[in-house]
Amino acid sequence: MIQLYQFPWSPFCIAIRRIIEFGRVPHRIVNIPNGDRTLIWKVTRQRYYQVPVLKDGRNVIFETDDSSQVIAKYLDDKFALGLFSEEIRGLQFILWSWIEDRVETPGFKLNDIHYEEFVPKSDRLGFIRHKERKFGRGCLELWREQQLALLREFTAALLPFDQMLLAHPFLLGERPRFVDFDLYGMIGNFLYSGHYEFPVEHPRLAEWWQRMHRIQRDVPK
Ligand SMILES: N[C@@H](CCC(=O)N[C@@H](CS)C(=O)NCC(=O)O)C(=O)O
Repeated sequence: MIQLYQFPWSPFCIAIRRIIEFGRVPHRIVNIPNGDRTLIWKVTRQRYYQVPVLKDGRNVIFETDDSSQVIAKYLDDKFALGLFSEEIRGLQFILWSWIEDRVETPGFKLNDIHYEEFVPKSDRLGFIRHKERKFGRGCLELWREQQLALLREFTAALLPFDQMLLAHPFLLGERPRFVDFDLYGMIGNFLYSGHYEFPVEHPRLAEWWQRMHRIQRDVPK
């Protein structure tokens, strides 16, 4: 059975989890502590320490760079999910680059400022240290002060996606593609703390969110 190593609020893990559920793929979730990557390090045979990581029998799958999408492509290929068709290849690349930057950056900061509510006490030192080493000392306090501006930034970054839904139910047409799941993951991370509502400025995207939340592919005949 496929195993997904993750932590539950990670935007990239939420995206992969939803793809797995969409594909009705039997799986097991393995939650790992944010601050202790020992298990990931072991499973990947000392090659990777981030999440998500997928284990499928003897295959261990993880990203090779920020834009590789190796895990999603593996699932797409193995379960014929139709998420990466040739006619949308370049377009999806441009879109996920935006999604994983312009949407993800304000989104994860807005969620992270509530970390005490979802990171267990034993893991908080590692969490703060990791954030401060990456984004500078006092970054979490700074993001708290910037909360309103970050909310505006997050909402503005979603506008083109709301517009993409003017003529069809998913971002690139009649069926969900990888970018739908990617955006779903980033928004899922933003909503994770429970402190934010879906931005009211984007009603079409709010409806899409509900669709993406429960969609499962048709059972192959
Ligand atoms: N491009 C990678 C990014 C993965 C990533 O940034 N994972 C974060 C969690 S959201 C992580 O493990 N960060 C911990 C670290 O870098 O030490 C992907 O799409 O999977």
